[in-house]
Amino acid sequence: MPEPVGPPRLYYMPRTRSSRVLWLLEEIGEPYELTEIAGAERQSAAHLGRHPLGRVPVLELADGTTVFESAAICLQLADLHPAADLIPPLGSADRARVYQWVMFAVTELEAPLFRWIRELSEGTTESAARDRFTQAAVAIASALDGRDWLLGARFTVADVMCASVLQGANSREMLRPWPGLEAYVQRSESRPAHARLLPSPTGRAAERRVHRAPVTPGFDDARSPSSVNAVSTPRARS
Ligand SMILES: N[C@@H](CCC(=O)N[C@@H](CS)C(=O)NCC(=O)O)C(=O)O
Repeated sequence: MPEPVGPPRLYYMPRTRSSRVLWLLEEIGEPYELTEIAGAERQSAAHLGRHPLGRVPVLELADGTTVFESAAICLQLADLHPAADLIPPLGSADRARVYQWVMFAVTELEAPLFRWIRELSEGTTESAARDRFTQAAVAIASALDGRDWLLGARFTVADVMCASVLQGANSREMLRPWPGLEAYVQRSESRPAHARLLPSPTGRAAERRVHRAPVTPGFDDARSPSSVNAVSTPRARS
């Protein structure tokens, strides 16, 4: 397994799928750098070079490699930091379970949930997406019955992915039929690493309250927070 040779940089927007990667980075506890991508910046040539659709999150590794898709980023980060113990050994049955729940998070939970939320905002009452999300919620509630985390006592990257989707549902009170899922979300939000992401009394995410790195060229200083763990000098951008 290659060792990380320097801190990764996360290109992110607050209150988006970027937050699950930030949470994982806080679970890992190693240095990282942050660059907020705002507004028109998403469709800039520089950002389209990182993500062909101009979206976030994107992770840039120290060697310049970029990765998009939050699930792929989380799996890669977990692999790059074995000491954090967020992913079981390659080829093990538990590893297969992690893949299973990570894929489940994006395909069976997130996709219908987002469709259902959109339909609700449009006033749709009969919703195939709601039915599909319900089936998935029943399945994961059953898997969590009597367990703190999807692999039992062990918290993994699969929990970051599934809990982050369910947090979005819970904040809209959509998990009421599944008290076990509400409790799972509460457990996930009680983790110290997650608590570090919660909004501060001044209204911005926790990453705002900490040491700030020098400004990345081309970015507004106010939009370039750096984490608790961040190093002070951003790498040069091409
Ligand atoms: N499947 C992707 C979804 C990425 C995505 O849609 N990101 C949204 C924020 S949650 C975004 O960048 N939206 C801005 C845009 O589409 O311009 C992932 O999980 O990373």
